[in-house]
Amino acid sequence: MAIRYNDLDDRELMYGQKSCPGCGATIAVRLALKILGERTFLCTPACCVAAVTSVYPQMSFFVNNVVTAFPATGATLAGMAAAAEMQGLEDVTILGVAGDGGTADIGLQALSGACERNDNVLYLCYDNEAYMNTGIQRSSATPYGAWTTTSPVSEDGTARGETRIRKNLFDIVAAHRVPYCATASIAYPKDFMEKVAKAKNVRGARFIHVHAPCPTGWGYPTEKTVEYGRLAVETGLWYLAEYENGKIKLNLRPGQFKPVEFYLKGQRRFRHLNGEDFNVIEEQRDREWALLGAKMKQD
Ligand SMILES: Cc1ncc(C[n+]2csc(CCOP(=O)(O)OP(=O)(O)O)c2C)c(N)n1
Ligand code: SF4
Ligand SMILES: [Mg+2]
Repeated sequence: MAIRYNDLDDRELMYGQKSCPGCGATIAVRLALKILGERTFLCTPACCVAAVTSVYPQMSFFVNNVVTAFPATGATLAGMAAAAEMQGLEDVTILGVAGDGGTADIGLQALSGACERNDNVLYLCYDNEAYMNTGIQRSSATPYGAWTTTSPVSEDGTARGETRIRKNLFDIVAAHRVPYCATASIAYPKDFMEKVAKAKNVRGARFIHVHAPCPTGWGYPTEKTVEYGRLAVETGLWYLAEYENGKIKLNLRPGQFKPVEFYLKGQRRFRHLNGEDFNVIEEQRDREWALLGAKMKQD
Protein backbone atom coordinates (compact mmCIF):
# COMPACT_ATOMS: atom_id res chain seq x y z
CA MET A 1 0.00 0.00 0.00
CA ALA A 2 1.60 3.27 -1.11
CA ILE A 3 2.11 5.88 1.60
CA ARG A 4 2.04 9.63 1.04
CA TYR A 5 5.12 10.50 3.10
CA ASN A 6 4.39 14.22 3.03
CA ASP A 7 1.11 13.48 4.79
CA LEU A 8 2.78 11.71 7.69
CA ASP A 9 2.28 13.44 11.01
CA ASP A 10 5.40 15.29 12.27
CA ARG A 11 4.43 14.48 15.85
CA GLU A 12 6.20 11.59 17.51
CA LEU A 13 4.00 9.16 19.44
CA MET A 14 7.03 7.64 21.14
CA TYR A 15 9.38 10.26 22.52
CA GLY A 16 11.99 10.43 25.25
CA GLN A 17 12.54 6.71 25.61
CA LYS A 18 15.73 5.29 27.11
CA SER A 19 16.97 2.66 24.70
CA CYS A 20 20.64 2.16 23.88
CA PRO A 21 21.85 4.34 20.97
CA GLY A 22 21.26 2.60 17.65
CA CYS A 23 18.43 0.42 18.95
CA GLY A 24 16.60 -1.25 16.06
CA ALA A 25 13.59 -2.19 18.18
CA THR A 26 12.63 1.38 18.99
CA ILE A 27 13.09 2.41 15.34
CA ALA A 28 10.47 -0.21 14.47
CA VAL A 29 7.97 1.02 17.04
CA ARG A 30 8.49 4.66 16.15
CA LEU A 31 7.89 3.99 12.45
CA ALA A 32 4.86 1.80 13.15
CA LEU A 33 3.23 4.47 15.31
CA LYS A 34 3.85 7.09 12.61
CA ILE A 35 1.58 5.04 10.39
CA LEU A 36 -0.95 3.83 12.94
CA GLY A 37 -1.47 7.22 14.62
CA GLU A 38 -2.97 8.17 17.94
CA ARG A 39 -6.06 5.96 17.66
CA THR A 40 -3.85 3.08 18.74
CA PHE A 41 -4.19 1.04 21.92
CA LEU A 42 -0.89 -0.57 22.66
CA CYS A 43 0.11 -3.61 24.66
CA THR A 44 3.69 -4.62 25.48
CA PRO A 45 4.89 -7.57 27.55
CA ALA A 46 8.15 -7.59 29.50
CA CYS A 47 10.84 -6.72 26.90
CA CYS A 48 13.27 -3.95 26.00
CA VAL A 49 10.54 -1.78 24.49
CA ALA A 50 8.46 -1.90 27.68
CA ALA A 51 11.55 -1.33 29.82
CA VAL A 52 12.74 1.74 27.93
CA THR A 53 9.33 3.39 27.57
CA SER A 54 6.94 2.38 30.30
CA VAL A 55 8.40 2.08 33.77
CA TYR A 56 6.18 3.90 36.24
CA PRO A 57 6.05 6.86 36.74
CA GLN A 58 7.60 7.52 33.32
CA MET A 59 5.95 6.86 29.97
CA SER A 60 7.29 7.70 26.51
CA PHE A 61 4.21 6.72 24.54
CA PHE A 62 1.56 9.24 23.64
CA VAL A 63 -0.92 6.41 23.27
CA ASN A 64 -2.14 4.14 26.06
CA ASN A 65 0.06 1.15 26.74
CA VAL A 66 -1.00 -1.91 28.71
CA VAL A 67 2.18 -3.52 30.06
CA THR A 68 1.26 -7.15 30.36
CA ALA A 69 2.88 -10.36 31.59
CA PHE A 70 5.66 -11.88 29.48
CA PRO A 71 3.56 -14.74 27.97
CA ALA A 72 0.33 -12.78 27.63
CA THR A 73 0.50 -10.40 24.66
CA GLY A 74 -1.85 -12.38 22.39
CA ALA A 75 -4.36 -12.94 25.20
CA THR A 76 -4.26 -9.33 26.40
CA LEU A 77 -4.74 -8.09 22.83
CA ALA A 78 -7.74 -10.39 22.46
CA GLY A 79 -9.34 -8.82 25.56
CA MET A 80 -8.55 -5.31 24.35
CA ALA A 81 -10.08 -6.05 20.95
CA ALA A 82 -13.24 -7.42 22.61
CA ALA A 83 -13.47 -4.28 24.79
CA ALA A 84 -13.05 -2.01 21.76
CA GLU A 85 -15.79 -3.89 19.95
CA MET A 86 -18.15 -3.69 22.95
CA GLN A 87 -17.63 0.06 22.97
CA GLY A 88 -18.25 0.37 19.25
CA LEU A 89 -14.76 1.71 18.55
CA GLU A 90 -14.29 1.12 14.84
CA ASP A 91 -11.36 3.39 14.01
CA VAL A 92 -8.77 2.05 16.45
CA THR A 93 -5.82 -0.30 16.13
CA ILE A 94 -5.21 -2.81 18.88
CA LEU A 95 -1.43 -3.18 18.65
CA GLY A 96 0.87 -5.61 20.41
CA VAL A 97 4.63 -4.99 20.39
CA ALA A 98 6.68 -7.89 21.70
CA GLY A 99 10.21 -9.23 21.38
CA ASP A 100 11.27 -12.50 19.81
CA GLY A 101 11.43 -14.25 23.20
CA GLY A 102 7.98 -13.00 24.18
CA THR A 103 6.65 -14.16 20.81
CA ALA A 104 8.50 -17.26 19.61
CA ASP A 105 8.95 -18.77 23.08
CA ILE A 106 6.78 -17.92 26.06
CA GLY A 107 4.05 -15.99 24.19
CA LEU A 108 3.58 -18.42 21.32
CA GLN A 109 0.49 -20.10 22.75
CA ALA A 110 -1.33 -16.79 23.34
CA LEU A 111 -0.34 -15.59 19.85
CA SER A 112 -1.57 -18.84 18.35
CA GLY A 113 -4.91 -18.42 20.15
CA ALA A 114 -5.35 -14.88 18.84
CA CYS A 115 -4.52 -16.05 15.29
CA GLU A 116 -6.78 -19.09 15.45
CA ARG A 117 -9.72 -16.99 16.72
CA ASN A 118 -8.84 -14.35 14.15
CA ASP A 119 -9.03 -11.64 16.80
CA ASN A 120 -9.00 -8.15 15.38
CA VAL A 121 -5.44 -7.31 16.46
CA LEU A 122 -2.11 -6.32 14.96
CA TYR A 123 0.86 -8.11 16.52
CA LEU A 124 4.31 -6.63 15.84
CA CYS A 125 7.21 -8.84 16.86
CA TYR A 126 10.54 -7.00 16.79
CA ASP A 127 13.31 -9.52 16.51
CA ASN A 128 16.68 -8.74 18.10
CA GLU A 129 17.40 -12.47 18.18
CA ALA A 130 17.76 -12.96 21.96
CA TYR A 131 16.37 -11.99 25.35
CA MET A 132 18.13 -8.62 25.47
CA ASN A 133 16.31 -6.91 28.29
CA THR A 134 17.51 -9.49 30.81
CA GLY A 135 21.12 -9.55 29.62
CA ILE A 136 21.39 -11.47 26.30
CA GLN A 137 20.04 -14.99 26.76
CA ARG A 138 19.23 -17.16 23.74
CA SER A 139 15.69 -17.45 22.40
CA SER A 140 14.34 -19.79 19.75
CA ALA A 141 14.97 -16.94 17.29
CA THR A 142 18.71 -16.79 18.05
CA PRO A 143 20.58 -17.70 14.86
CA TYR A 144 22.90 -20.67 14.52
CA GLY A 145 26.40 -19.92 15.84
CA ALA A 146 25.52 -16.81 17.83
CA TRP A 147 27.07 -16.27 21.22
CA THR A 148 24.70 -15.40 24.04
CA THR A 149 25.16 -15.87 27.80
CA THR A 150 23.19 -19.12 27.53
CA SER A 151 24.77 -20.25 24.25
CA PRO A 152 28.36 -19.61 25.31
CA VAL A 153 31.66 -19.92 23.48
CA SER A 154 34.51 -21.66 25.33
CA GLU A 155 38.25 -21.19 24.92
CA ASP A 156 38.78 -24.90 24.20
CA GLY A 157 36.29 -24.72 21.32
CA THR A 158 33.83 -27.24 22.76
CA ALA A 159 31.09 -24.61 23.16
CA ARG A 160 30.57 -22.62 19.97
CA GLY A 161 27.45 -20.56 20.45
CA GLU A 162 23.92 -21.44 19.43
CA THR A 163 23.67 -24.97 18.06
CA ARG A 164 20.10 -24.93 16.75
CA ILE A 165 18.41 -23.41 13.75
CA ARG A 166 16.02 -20.58 14.54
CA LYS A 167 12.26 -21.02 14.42
CA ASN A 168 10.51 -19.61 11.38
CA LEU A 169 7.77 -17.48 12.94
CA PHE A 170 6.46 -16.27 9.59
CA ASP A 171 5.74 -19.88 8.59
CA ILE A 172 4.17 -20.65 11.97
CA VAL A 173 1.79 -17.70 11.86
CA ALA A 174 0.97 -18.17 8.15
CA ALA A 175 0.03 -21.77 8.96
CA HIS A 176 -2.83 -20.31 11.04
CA ARG A 177 -4.23 -18.91 7.77
CA VAL A 178 -4.48 -15.40 9.19
CA PRO A 179 -5.62 -12.61 6.84
CA TYR A 180 -2.22 -10.92 6.85
CA CYS A 181 1.28 -11.86 7.91
CA ALA A 182 4.63 -10.37 6.85
CA THR A 183 8.32 -10.16 7.57
CA ALA A 184 10.08 -6.79 7.43
CA SER A 185 13.28 -5.05 8.46
CA ILE A 186 13.98 -1.68 10.05
CA ALA A 187 16.64 -1.27 7.35
CA TYR A 188 13.88 -1.15 4.70
CA PRO A 189 11.59 1.47 6.26
CA LYS A 190 9.47 2.04 3.14
CA ASP A 191 8.65 -1.66 2.84
CA PHE A 192 8.01 -1.88 6.61
CA MET A 193 5.77 1.17 6.81
CA GLU A 194 3.79 0.07 3.78
CA LYS A 195 3.19 -3.28 5.46
CA VAL A 196 2.04 -1.56 8.64
CA ALA A 197 -0.29 0.64 6.57
CA LYS A 198 -1.69 -2.39 4.81
CA ALA A 199 -2.13 -4.30 8.08
CA LYS A 200 -3.91 -1.30 9.61
CA ASN A 201 -6.71 -1.66 7.09
CA VAL A 202 -7.14 -5.41 7.33
CA ARG A 203 -9.70 -6.83 9.78
CA GLY A 204 -8.73 -9.84 11.86
CA ALA A 205 -5.43 -11.17 13.13
CA ARG A 206 -2.38 -9.57 11.54
CA PHE A 207 1.26 -10.27 12.29
CA ILE A 208 4.45 -8.45 11.27
CA HIS A 209 7.84 -9.91 12.16
CA VAL A 210 10.38 -7.11 11.89
CA HIS A 211 14.12 -7.71 12.04
CA ALA A 212 15.61 -5.23 14.53
CA PRO A 213 19.40 -5.29 14.99
CA CYS A 214 20.67 -4.63 18.51
CA PRO A 215 24.18 -3.12 18.89
CA THR A 216 24.36 -4.03 22.58
CA GLY A 217 23.51 -7.70 22.21
CA TRP A 218 25.14 -8.32 18.83
CA GLY A 219 28.30 -6.32 19.47
CA TYR A 220 28.75 -3.80 16.66
CA PRO A 221 29.14 0.02 16.62
CA THR A 222 25.86 1.80 17.29
CA GLU A 223 25.85 3.66 13.98
CA LYS A 224 25.75 0.39 12.00
CA THR A 225 22.23 -0.77 12.84
CA VAL A 226 20.81 -0.04 9.40
CA GLU A 227 23.93 -1.44 7.72
CA TYR A 228 23.57 -4.78 9.52
CA GLY A 229 19.85 -4.84 8.87
CA ARG A 230 20.53 -4.45 5.14
CA LEU A 231 23.33 -7.01 5.17
CA ALA A 232 21.02 -9.59 6.75
CA VAL A 233 18.73 -9.23 3.73
CA GLU A 234 21.54 -8.95 1.16
CA THR A 235 23.17 -12.15 2.42
CA GLY A 236 19.80 -13.94 2.37
CA LEU A 237 19.76 -14.50 6.13
CA TRP A 238 16.50 -12.55 6.42
CA TYR A 239 13.81 -12.26 3.77
CA LEU A 240 11.07 -9.74 3.14
CA ALA A 241 7.81 -11.54 2.42
CA GLU A 242 4.05 -11.36 2.84
CA TYR A 243 1.32 -13.91 3.31
CA GLU A 244 -2.01 -12.60 2.13
CA ASN A 245 -5.17 -14.21 0.75
CA GLY A 246 -3.54 -17.59 1.26
CA LYS A 247 -0.50 -16.72 -0.88
CA ILE A 248 3.12 -16.01 -0.07
CA LYS A 249 4.82 -13.17 -1.93
CA LEU A 250 8.47 -12.18 -1.83
CA ASN A 251 8.87 -8.38 -1.67
CA LEU A 252 12.54 -8.21 -2.52
CA ARG A 253 14.65 -10.61 -4.56
CA PRO A 254 18.25 -10.00 -3.58
CA GLY A 255 19.53 -11.76 -6.74
CA GLN A 256 22.98 -13.14 -5.98
CA PHE A 257 23.44 -13.24 -2.21
CA LYS A 258 26.46 -11.52 -0.67
CA PRO A 259 28.72 -13.99 1.21
CA VAL A 260 27.39 -14.47 4.75
CA GLU A 261 30.70 -13.40 6.31
CA PHE A 262 29.94 -9.83 5.18
CA TYR A 263 27.13 -9.90 7.75
CA LEU A 264 28.68 -12.16 10.39
CA LYS A 265 32.23 -10.86 10.60
CA GLY A 266 31.76 -7.46 12.22
CA GLN A 267 29.53 -8.72 15.03
CA ARG A 268 31.03 -9.75 18.37
CA ARG A 269 28.49 -12.55 18.84
CA PHE A 270 29.85 -14.33 15.71
CA ARG A 271 33.55 -13.59 16.03
CA HIS A 272 34.47 -17.23 16.91
CA LEU A 273 33.04 -18.53 13.61
CA ASN A 274 35.30 -19.73 10.81
CA GLY A 275 34.99 -20.66 7.13
CA GLU A 276 33.41 -24.03 7.91
CA ASP A 277 30.74 -22.34 10.00
CA PHE A 278 30.06 -19.88 7.17
CA ASN A 279 29.51 -22.84 4.85
CA VAL A 280 27.06 -24.44 7.31
CA ILE A 281 25.16 -21.16 7.61
CA GLU A 282 25.03 -20.76 3.82
CA GLU A 283 23.68 -24.31 3.47
CA GLN A 284 20.99 -23.58 6.07
CA ARG A 285 20.15 -20.35 4.25
CA ASP A 286 19.82 -22.13 0.91
CA ARG A 287 17.51 -24.76 2.43
CA GLU A 288 15.34 -22.03 3.93
CA TRP A 289 15.07 -20.29 0.54
CA ALA A 290 14.30 -23.58 -1.20
CA LEU A 291 11.47 -24.17 1.27
CA LEU A 292 10.18 -20.67 0.69
CA GLY A 293 10.29 -21.22 -3.08
CA ALA A 294 8.40 -24.48 -2.75
CA LYS A 295 5.72 -22.86 -0.60
CA MET A 296 5.32 -19.99 -3.06
CA LYS A 297 4.72 -22.51 -5.85
CA GLN A 298 2.24 -24.50 -3.74
CA ASP A 299 0.10 -21.56 -2.57
C1 LIG B 1 7.27 -15.36 33.27
C2 LIG B 1 8.48 -14.50 33.13
N1 LIG B 1 9.67 -15.10 32.91
C3 LIG B 1 10.77 -14.34 32.75
C4 LIG B 1 10.68 -12.97 32.83
C5 LIG B 1 11.92 -12.16 32.69
N2 LIG B 1 12.02 -11.48 31.41
C6 LIG B 1 11.56 -10.26 31.22
S1 LIG B 1 11.86 -9.66 29.69
C7 LIG B 1 12.66 -11.08 29.27
C8 LIG B 1 13.33 -11.24 27.94
C9 LIG B 1 12.53 -10.66 26.82
O1 LIG B 1 13.11 -11.06 25.59
P1 LIG B 1 12.41 -10.63 24.25
O2 LIG B 1 10.98 -10.97 24.28
O3 LIG B 1 13.20 -11.17 23.13
O4 LIG B 1 12.50 -9.02 24.29
P2 LIG B 1 13.85 -8.14 24.35
O5 LIG B 1 14.22 -8.04 25.78
O6 LIG B 1 14.88 -8.81 23.55
O7 LIG B 1 13.44 -6.82 23.82
C10 LIG B 1 12.66 -12.00 30.31
C11 LIG B 1 13.29 -13.33 30.28
C12 LIG B 1 9.41 -12.39 33.04
N3 LIG B 1 9.23 -11.06 33.09
N4 LIG B 1 8.32 -13.18 33.20
S1 SF4 C 1 19.58 -4.04 24.39
FE1 SF4 C 1 19.24 -3.92 22.16
S2 SF4 C 1 17.01 -4.01 21.85
FE2 SF4 C 1 17.40 -3.54 24.03
S3 SF4 C 1 17.32 -1.29 24.15
FE3 SF4 C 1 19.48 -1.86 23.85
S4 SF4 C 1 19.78 -1.81 21.59
FE4 SF4 C 1 17.55 -1.85 21.99
MG1 LIG D 1 14.62 -10.22 21.93
